[in-house]
Amino acid sequence: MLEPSASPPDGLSLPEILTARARAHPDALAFRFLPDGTTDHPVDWTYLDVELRSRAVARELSRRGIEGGRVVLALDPGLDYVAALFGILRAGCTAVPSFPPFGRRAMARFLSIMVDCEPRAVLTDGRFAPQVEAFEAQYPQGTPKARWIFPDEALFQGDDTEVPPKLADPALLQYSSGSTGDPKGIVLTHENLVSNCRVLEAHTGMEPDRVGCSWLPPYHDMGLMGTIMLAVHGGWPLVMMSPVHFVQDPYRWLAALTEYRVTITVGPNFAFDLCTSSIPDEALDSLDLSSLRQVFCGSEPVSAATLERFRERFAGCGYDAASLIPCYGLAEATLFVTGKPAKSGVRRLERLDKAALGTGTAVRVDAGDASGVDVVSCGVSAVGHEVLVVDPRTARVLPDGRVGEVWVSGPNVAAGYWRRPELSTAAFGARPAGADRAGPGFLRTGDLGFVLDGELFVTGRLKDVIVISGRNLYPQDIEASVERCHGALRRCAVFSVSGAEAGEAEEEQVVVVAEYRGTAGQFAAEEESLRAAVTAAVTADHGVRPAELYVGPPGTVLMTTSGKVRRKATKAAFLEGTLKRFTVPAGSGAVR
Ligand code: 649
Repeated sequence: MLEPSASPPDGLSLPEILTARARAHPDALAFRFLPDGTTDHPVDWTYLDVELRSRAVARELSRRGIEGGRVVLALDPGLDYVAALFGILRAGCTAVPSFPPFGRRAMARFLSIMVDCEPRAVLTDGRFAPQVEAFEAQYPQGTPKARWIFPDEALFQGDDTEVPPKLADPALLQYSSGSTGDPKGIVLTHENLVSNCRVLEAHTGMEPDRVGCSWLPPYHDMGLMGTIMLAVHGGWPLVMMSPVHFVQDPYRWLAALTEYRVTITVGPNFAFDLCTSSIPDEALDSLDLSSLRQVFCGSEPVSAATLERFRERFAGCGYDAASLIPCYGLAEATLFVTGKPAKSGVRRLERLDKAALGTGTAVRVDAGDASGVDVVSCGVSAVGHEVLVVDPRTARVLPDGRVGEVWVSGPNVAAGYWRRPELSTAAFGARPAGADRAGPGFLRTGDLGFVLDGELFVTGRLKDVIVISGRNLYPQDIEASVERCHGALRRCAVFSVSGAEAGEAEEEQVVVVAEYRGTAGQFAAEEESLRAAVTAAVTADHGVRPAELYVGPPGTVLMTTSGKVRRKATKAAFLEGTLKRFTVPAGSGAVR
């Protein structure tokens, strides 16, 4: 019998593990969804609920002759999303996790995914039904049409037989959240999904009383493979809320952690900042974070300052900084690549010489040294995986302390991109120079980092690095300086333009695009002081003067669906002159 909170035996796929759990403990709580983000009206599903509802979805697919092929999953976050996901897998289909196609940008991205993956069916919100015809009219010629399924109560009721998928079969097509014009679907097998759960369990250990909580989008790798699948695999309950409810009021996350005595949770760096800055003093008394034992932080650069501010603000609520697990991963490796080992105390931090880091070497300096910068360790590699730091030009493996591209191999790594053989060979079949290794090769992550004492430190993305006079500048560091230097500036994107692109000087130049919290009138009144503050901060912190500062209203900086800054897209919009502008009565447009 499969015990709760015990690792399932080898050889089972996730839908089979769900079935085993539903048989062994039909009435145990599997998912608790908070429909309005508060703890006032939780909706609970047992393993049996998830099992029966996912079977009903599988039956409906098979009734329509859909057994195998891709099925796009574009429902709102919630319990139905989970049932539909397992239903698709159970029907032997490949799930393509997506979001409901409402809004201009979401629709454009949805269209690019639909055209690229050619699904046989799509499960989405009934409100989209009237738009299907107009939507399909945008398909390029020859694109096959999918069946549209708009789930209602009936879809989730009923029962049927199962066709267990084979472990080597594709289970998921995960679109990386980047660009709409060039969608890349990562093909993940059932084996990849189970491997990711196993290595995360090996990393965190199993606990009999584990309770998880997540507000992450279920269509992003961290929400899907990191929380929903991990919970079913491990046999512990997961409390879920929609990302929209979290962003509206970050207090709801911490309130749910308090109410349900949650032991494991996760968020990107920005979520910790949001909590620190938005939760008022009077709310602190109602929070008790003492049940938390594992708090994952990954998916974007982990900032020592963010974590320290969070600790200061919530230490009085029982938050223990030793529970924090900075981690690193990417959808091309299903999810998890490295993380701080659980129970290893407070996160490891190195203070490094900023100038040396700019030229590619990690050199330790004293804690108080003003020329230093704090870099947080993302921990050790997942069991059974190898992480290398490689010179991206020569493919030579670099010694400890040298910055290079992060390469990964192991069972979490996907086979490749959907229908993109050349791109797949380049990204997934890399081999270090001089090494005579057999096997499937390494994944080139496109991320930069270094290893010290067996731990990975991620410093940025190869494509985003700005090189000025032979010095490497990391845009996220400059962005942090800009956001810090003036209270009314939120979110910004930093990139470089070459002389040719700007139609002027030869040198690379730094451009800052930032969002201003306030009206156009307020901005006009303080524009001059704001420009001075940004120039002073960037020059002092990074020794380079921004050539241009573009300020617009919220929404100016382009973001991915998972909340990452899209620097390349923001740069393109900047060069095309299509960035969002303040609407001002006299029609003077954006202020540049
Ligand atoms: C990163 C995913 C990291 C991502 C997460 C383990 C309830 C609660 C918790 C729980 C279970 C239930 O961003 C995932 C590992 C979670 C365990 C949860 O346990 N994927 S992505 O494909 O969208 O983007 C990948 C890119 O993001 C950047 C890199 O550029 C990477 O290529 N990135 C980081 N950059 C800097 N520092 C880091 N630590 C980064 N992590 C990802």
